[in-house]
Amino acid sequence: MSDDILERVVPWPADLAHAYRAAGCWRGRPLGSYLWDWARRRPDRVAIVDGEVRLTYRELAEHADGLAAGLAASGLGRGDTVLVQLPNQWEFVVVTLACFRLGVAPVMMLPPHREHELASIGAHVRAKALIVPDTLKGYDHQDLAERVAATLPGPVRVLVVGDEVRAGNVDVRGLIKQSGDPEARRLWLDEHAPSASDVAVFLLSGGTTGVPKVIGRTHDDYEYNIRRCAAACGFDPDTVYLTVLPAGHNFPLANPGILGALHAGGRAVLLPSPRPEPVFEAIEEEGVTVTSAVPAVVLKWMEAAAASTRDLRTLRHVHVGGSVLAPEVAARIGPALGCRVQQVYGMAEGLVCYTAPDAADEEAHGTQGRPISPFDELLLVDPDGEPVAPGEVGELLTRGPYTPRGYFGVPEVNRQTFTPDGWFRTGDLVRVTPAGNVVVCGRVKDLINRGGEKISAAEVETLAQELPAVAEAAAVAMPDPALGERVCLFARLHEGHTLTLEELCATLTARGLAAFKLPERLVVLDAFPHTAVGKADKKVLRTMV
Ligand code: OOB
Repeated sequence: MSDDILERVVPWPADLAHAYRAAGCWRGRPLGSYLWDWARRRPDRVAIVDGEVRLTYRELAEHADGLAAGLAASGLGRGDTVLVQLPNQWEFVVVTLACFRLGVAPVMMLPPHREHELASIGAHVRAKALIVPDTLKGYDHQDLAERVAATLPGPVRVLVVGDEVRAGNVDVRGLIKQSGDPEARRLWLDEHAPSASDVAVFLLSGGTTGVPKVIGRTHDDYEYNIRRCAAACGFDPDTVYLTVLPAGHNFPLANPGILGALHAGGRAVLLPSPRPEPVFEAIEEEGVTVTSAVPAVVLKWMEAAAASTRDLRTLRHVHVGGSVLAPEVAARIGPALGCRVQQVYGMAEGLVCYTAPDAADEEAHGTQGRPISPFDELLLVDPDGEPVAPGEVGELLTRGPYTPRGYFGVPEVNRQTFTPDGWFRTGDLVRVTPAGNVVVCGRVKDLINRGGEKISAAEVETLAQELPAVAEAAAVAMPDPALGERVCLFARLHEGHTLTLEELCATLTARGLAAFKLPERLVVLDAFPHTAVGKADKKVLRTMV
């Protein structure tokens, strides 16, 4: 890894790194080295499905090696970083694996990102290239990438996936299909493999305000994350995982997601969006056994499932996470979709918790499960940083073998976000049940401060979502001259329903919500603004208040 990157990555303390290796968490193998293990074990099994394209494990490995060699020939190498902004298509997987092979770290941008995010993150990681589609949803990403590349210290290459590659840019499909001796290429890539302690991938933090922070995940830590998630979810060679969230997000990428399905010898099916009917069709046609989604997406599926004639019987589990899932909604998922729900509480920064695949309803509906590793450390603290009593709510601090010790290249932010002894402050308020399951109760940073009284937005949202009329809800602070802030609730309603502020407050009061937490304004929206991964976009909602 180049010195430049090394000095901006915060390593684990040497004694812990040693302990994680000794315990078998870190295997000392770069992620790209697994590719040919998978291919040798099941060369002719289908690994990736994207519409008409079905790639076997052998084809996947050959394509990734072809592209890795092509990237090397165009001047990229170990320690370089590239911004990857691709939708859910087979080339995304090939690009990711090619980067792993070569030791080039992809920075997982999301398709809705524009100049602001690409240019600032590109400058921050000193990107050497951008990999984009030609166009997507009518938007010219090639043009976007050219404009961003021009702002970065060059030379910065623009690599394009699509039919309309402009002169001066690199055709990714051309590189994938290049000729040459696959065996010689494989040996060359094996010989030039990165170190397992190098950064394999940069993920963006899930914060919904400001430009996202960047998290460097090493080959060692990410492989462990993938392996443990796959084990926690019972992934095996019969797993058919359906990808509907943007593939560059940690959740569908590696929890266990696409990489978990491949590591377990299963199959990943890619869809460009979570729209219900294509999702139901893919489940029926491909025999999908598991998928993952944020609550807002699952709600849409539940609304649509009743009217669908598709056979969803192969679907065994849906992983739901990313934002608060109300227990009442969780309880309705099984009956509506004919599968079990596994809740996931995870973050790009590391820590991942799952409810067990066969958990009793109480755990599956009312908790976000347990950490995937016995080496995950959880500490719940009060606002003074003191540990709270067992069962009490506190801010979750965490450390562990796949939770890095700092964001990339921002020592000032790291001093705020990580304690001197390496705990990551999640900003999430949680409690732990006597059985050891985490329950997310809100966010430290997502509080509405009404005249000094703190109101957890998540608490209000969870209750509001239980109303029969409400399909989706988000509480945000509304500036107030007297109190500082008051609660404004944005809601999308189920078709044919109406809701007034009086009705909402009467119900919330009947559910036992303290009067000071009641929304003082209700805004009903036909369409809800979402972040790239489908969470309510509070940044947009705040501007609407
Ligand atoms: C996932 O990752 P990020 O990085 O986009 O967001 C992390 C944050 C958490 O700190 C928490 O505030 C929230 O999203 N969150 C949840 C949750 N899962 C995540 N809040 C309530 N209930 C849950 N189940 O969102 C992510 C990454 C990997 C797997 C799953 C989700």
